[in-house]
Amino acid sequence: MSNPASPPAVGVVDDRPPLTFPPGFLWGAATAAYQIEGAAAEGGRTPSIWDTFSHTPGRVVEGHTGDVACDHYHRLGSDVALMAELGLKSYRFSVSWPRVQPGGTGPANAEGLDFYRRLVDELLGHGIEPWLTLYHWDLPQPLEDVGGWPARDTAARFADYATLVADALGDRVRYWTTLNEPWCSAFLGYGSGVHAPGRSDGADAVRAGHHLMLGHGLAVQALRAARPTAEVGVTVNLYPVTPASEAPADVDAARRIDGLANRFFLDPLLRGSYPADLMADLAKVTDFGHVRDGDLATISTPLDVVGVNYYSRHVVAAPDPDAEPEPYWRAPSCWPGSEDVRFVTRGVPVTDMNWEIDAPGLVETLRRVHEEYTDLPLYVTENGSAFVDEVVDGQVDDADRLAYFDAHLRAAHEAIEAGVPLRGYFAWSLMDNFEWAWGYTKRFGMVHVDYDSQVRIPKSSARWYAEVIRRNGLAAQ
Ligand code: IFM
Repeated sequence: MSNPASPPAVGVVDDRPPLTFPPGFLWGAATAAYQIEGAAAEGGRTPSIWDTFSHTPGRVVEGHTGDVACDHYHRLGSDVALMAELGLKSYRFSVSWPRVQPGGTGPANAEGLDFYRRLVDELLGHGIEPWLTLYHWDLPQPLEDVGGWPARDTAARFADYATLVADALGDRVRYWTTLNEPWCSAFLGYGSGVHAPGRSDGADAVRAGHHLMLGHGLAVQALRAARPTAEVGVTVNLYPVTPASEAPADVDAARRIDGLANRFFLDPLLRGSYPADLMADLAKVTDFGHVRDGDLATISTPLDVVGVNYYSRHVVAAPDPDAEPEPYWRAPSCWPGSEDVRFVTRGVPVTDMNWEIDAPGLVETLRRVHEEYTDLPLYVTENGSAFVDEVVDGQVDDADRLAYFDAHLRAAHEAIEAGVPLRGYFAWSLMDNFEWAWGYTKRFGMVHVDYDSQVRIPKSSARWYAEVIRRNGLAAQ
């Protein structure tokens, strides 16, 4: 089968036109603290849930940990120089909570904050806009020990941490994201347990999701109090959810998964309510007794921007009692109350994560957020693909990844033409890194990292992306 994301083969005429993005479109790349920094026990940093999880045998493929990762903590200068060489206009990174507030409570760790001050100053010095994410999954372990995100108090602790970072970096950073992908924190961390802290309880996952959003709302208020000019947003990972057929049972399965994957977050954050059908689906899991008066008003505190992470589509079918259970998604499940919905593969090309490549899904997703939820400026805060790369003569020709980016940028442009106020795009990821439960076995980077030598090699996709940024668009092929 031909890959719909691929440019035509050599010698085949490609009549795709050049595409130009709106002036000022923010071209960036993204990373996250635990995935690249390393220096896990340096500079006053204490363990997060991901340190504990990755050091627990059997949790991460091949026992990989983020102890060293890409050693970015010690290579900040050369890494930012590389970003500048690629022409990035913005860099999205996350702050490690246990690095700047060890233990998750109490005073700031000056050495930890200093690292981020140096990073931000280096970026600004190269004309690169820093885009700061406060929480990309590294909850300080002591906060997990007293309940983690299922505990309400964690939301208040998160707001305190937001104030502490805003006080230190608010004079230099304009764009602030509270949470990255709360679905993963809640439903992979506390539902299926394939992510840290590795707990498996549907009711806890739902509580965690609520308290993450409550923490987000409180943090937005804290950020605004500390820095009234900050541009504040949140990043959600969204999937179009398509029924495998038009049969009513399949359509209903899609409604349920859409509720858990997308509307669980979009509705409270942008409408101030939980969808009634989702609450009914979850009735056998929780009575929502953890939701207090005023929570939803806090959660829907107005934002300045919304970040969308897009990777793939879910295609689902009604439960089939005779079907083989799919181990990753089930037992325990990250879909509480809908554990028996089946995830169907269509036989279309997939990435090394086994995620279907579906660029039109990005158009659908961006249009939906804009048309059904908000007029706010949108940013694709992550989009990218893992493929197996090979270093040949010091080069990495990652044609599949390049094709993935190309197809998704065309989709992003189509969304803009359809009226979506899309203001920027961040490739995931700047460099290969620690891919959570997959350790270093999956490579998402535009820049190849040799984890023994820490040598970085920009892949073909990085060179191509640099040219996209230079042109502010895609050339005719
Ligand atoms: O690596 C992750 C990232 O941390 C969050 N979004 C998805 C990426 C690929 O799985």
